[in-house]
Amino acid sequence: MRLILPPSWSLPDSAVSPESAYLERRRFLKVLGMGLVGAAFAPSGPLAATAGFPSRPNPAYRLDDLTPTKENAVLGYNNFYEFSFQKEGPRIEANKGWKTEPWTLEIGGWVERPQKFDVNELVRRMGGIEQRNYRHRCVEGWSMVIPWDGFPLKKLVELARPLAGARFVNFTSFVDADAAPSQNDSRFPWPYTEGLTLAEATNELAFLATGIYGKPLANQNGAPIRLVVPWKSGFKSVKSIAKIQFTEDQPETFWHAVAPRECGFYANVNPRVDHPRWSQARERVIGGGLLEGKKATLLFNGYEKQVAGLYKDLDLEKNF
Ligand SMILES: Nc1nc2c(c(=O)[nH]1)N[C@H]1C(S)=C(S)[C@@H](COP(=O)(O)O)O[C@H]1N2
Ligand SMILES: [Mo]
Repeated sequence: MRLILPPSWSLPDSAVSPESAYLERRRFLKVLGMGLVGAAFAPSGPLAATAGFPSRPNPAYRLDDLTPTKENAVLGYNNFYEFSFQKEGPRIEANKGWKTEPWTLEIGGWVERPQKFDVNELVRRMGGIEQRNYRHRCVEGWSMVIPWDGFPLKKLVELARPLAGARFVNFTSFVDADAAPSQNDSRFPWPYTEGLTLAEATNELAFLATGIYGKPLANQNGAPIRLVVPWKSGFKSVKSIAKIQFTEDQPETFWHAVAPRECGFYANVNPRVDHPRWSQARERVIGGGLLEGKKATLLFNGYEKQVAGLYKDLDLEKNF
């Protein structure tokens, strides 16, 4: 198998963006420029997954230490390889006419009855949406705090009624090579896929987001519906989900297929288990302006209380 890595992965994020005054200024100018470009490519049609707003804030996920990152940073610093390998690319490329409403989500595999849902209809079936502030940690070594709007994945698992043999939940992103330029790059195993164990999928933290900052998800953040599993590296949180399938066996997943030594199936945030090419002990906090800096990375990204029980019999170093 050929091993290929997108440009941003060839160096640790900290090396790409050292915290020098020069780069800080460059970044500021870039953000200014993006504001204009963003306006030029603003979506003209209806926004994705508009059902359920305004969402209800969930007080359990409004902790004092979780002040959201500036909205402009979260909407303009993205990993969405279908559209671009650059952080500023998805905001432009995913808003050049890619349609995310209407959108059908298919549920199948080991379930009582395979079903298809319009995403807005699904939100209504779920009884609406709530807002949670979650930490977000990318394997590249940077982090944010993001206010998501959506519903617990557990609710969808209950609706799907998995059969007794189901042990994993697989997520498959969309295929649209006309809208998403990188999907013409055959070195990658499109579509983007990810997976969780059923126990992980029914943990209280696992979340399906249809919104961000109290508004429908921006295309570049994974409209109209995406996974958010905040105790794992960001690449597990698959964007723009088209299909959810329940299986007996552990699925192969996109980044694991591309770089098996770097991206494990579990991908739990762990400061003690380094990436083969860089340390995971610290992270660069995005969007802090002059205060932007490094902070210590926490085990399970600070969600040890909620998820440590899932892994009590697992060697976290072997199962990275
Ligand atoms: N379909 C799809 N989902 C994806 C990705 C991607 O390239 N394609 N990138 C992942 C990575 S590496 C990260 S860090 C997060 C980024 O989410 P954000 O841009 O909303 O912050 O999305 C994840 N989900
Ligand atoms: Mo990431």
